Amino acid sequence: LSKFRETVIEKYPNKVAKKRAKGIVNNDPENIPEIQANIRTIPGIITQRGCTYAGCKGVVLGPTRDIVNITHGPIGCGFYSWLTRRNQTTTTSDAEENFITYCFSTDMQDSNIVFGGEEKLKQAVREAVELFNPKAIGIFSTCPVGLIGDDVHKVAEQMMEEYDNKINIFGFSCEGYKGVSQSAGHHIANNQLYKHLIGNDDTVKGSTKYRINMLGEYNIGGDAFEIERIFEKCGIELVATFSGNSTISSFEQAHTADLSLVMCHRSINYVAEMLETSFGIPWIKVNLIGADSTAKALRKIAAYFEDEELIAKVEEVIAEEMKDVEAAREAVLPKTTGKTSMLFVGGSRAHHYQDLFEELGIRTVAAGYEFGHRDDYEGRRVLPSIKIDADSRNIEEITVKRDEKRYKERMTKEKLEEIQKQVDLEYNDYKGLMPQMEKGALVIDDLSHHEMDKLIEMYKPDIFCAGIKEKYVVQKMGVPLKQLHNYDSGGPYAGFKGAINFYNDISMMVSTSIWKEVKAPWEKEEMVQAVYAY
Ligand code: CFM
Ligand code: HCA
Repeated sequence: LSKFRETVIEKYPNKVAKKRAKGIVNNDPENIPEIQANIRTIPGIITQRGCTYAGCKGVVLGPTRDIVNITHGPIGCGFYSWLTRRNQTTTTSDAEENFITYCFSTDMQDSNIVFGGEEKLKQAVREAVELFNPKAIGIFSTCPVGLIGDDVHKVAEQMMEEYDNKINIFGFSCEGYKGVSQSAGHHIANNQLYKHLIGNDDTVKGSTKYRINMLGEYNIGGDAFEIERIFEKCGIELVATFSGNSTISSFEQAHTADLSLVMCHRSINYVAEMLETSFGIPWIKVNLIGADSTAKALRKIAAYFEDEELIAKVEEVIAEEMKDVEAAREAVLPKTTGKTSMLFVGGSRAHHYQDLFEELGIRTVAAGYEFGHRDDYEGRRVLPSIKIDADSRNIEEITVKRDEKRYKERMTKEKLEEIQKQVDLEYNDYKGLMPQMEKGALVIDDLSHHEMDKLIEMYKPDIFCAGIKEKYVVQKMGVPLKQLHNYDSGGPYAGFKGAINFYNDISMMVSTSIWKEVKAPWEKEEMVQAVYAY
């Protein structure tokens, strides 16, 4: 497979080739290689990455239904991030607010760029209050806001005063260019959630037993609904999800949970750490993508709470759910076994979905993240050796202290380690994507368009998983593409019922030969003839 690296970089100018070579590695699970990640994309190379604003407004705050999210900027930024991510939500009663279907923007014009947009922003806040009277308003900065120097934080404070502090209004310095990818936007969003919402309300809602937070689950295609169903069936009390199907008050009460589960490590691991430092809530890594992985996660939760009743309930639920899962898997295995896949998604999904493919007997021969960091590839053990560069320094790091009044030790470190010996909780740990991938598989960070073309040409996978920018190009090359961002129109894929959906969708995709039949008109006959005219 090192032939691949030589073949792709051959086309690049020397400087580019040197840089890209460090982001393309052959995996060895026994001896994890170092990969270059979280650095600037080379201009012109055609990346699949998005911007910091997308990570902040679209990804982290997008799925919360009762906050009015105002995009301060030109209309395109607000419009593009308007429901395109398929984050779903459902209210529990008619009295509850749901603003997700709206797109709020200040619709900046040339005159605002020249004379400043703060007045227009204030006016937008007033309009939002008049029409919707929301509990909270978020203000999101786009590129021009940083360039002209509008102060969204000052405006937020002034507007809070105007409404006698009855509405929680806060801003985000998430200008698109602020970081090298969406990842910076996650960090900016989460810091503000920490400062402005988490810990605001000590009310303990629901059961006092088995109280958990779910960190890094965004309810794409209804995944959170399936996860909520499973937890409810097991009697596990979900206090807050960051941020699939979430509400402002759930964030405010998150500190009343007794365990945090980290699903998407990339977008939120630091919040899990902050919750542990401030309030004493331990965190463990889980993956609810894949039926076996879901069962494993439930067993981890039960082991943590050390409660015979919960342990028995969890086993009962797993046994019951697995009947349908196994039947669905058996039915498709003859069609899927032995096929190959490639996964290139933003962060966690390029790892998490390998579990589902394994359940189908499909090998993942190449994978990578658009914007994962080295710890997402190599595991958290490399964290101390990651060098902080100027781009990372540009993003605010907040340090939190123990909340003396509300800190409560849920479990001693010794006890956690004792449980860890029996059940691999992945307490305070994430081992990354590389230990799971086979020896010799390709791991590529921030895949470029040229590299994607070559991957398909050279290895012809049976299925390629990526996003909308790749979809049609790959299909025209004769390979089916499954979008693992928005699931095309499918899903949910999480949990037990989600696994069944995935098995069926993927078995259909790898069984059809329709994409191989597709020939572009110019491949069949010469379409344009050029003649030199002197
Ligand atoms: Fe986490 Fe996500 Fe992902 Fe992500 Fe995203 Fe997404 Fe994604 Mo698209 S938070 S890193 S910034 S799992 S929007 S729900 S699908 S790139 S792999
Ligand atoms: C984003 C959102 C995105 C884009 C997906 C895609 C998503 O990064 O702004 O490129 O197809 O999941 O909707 O990641």
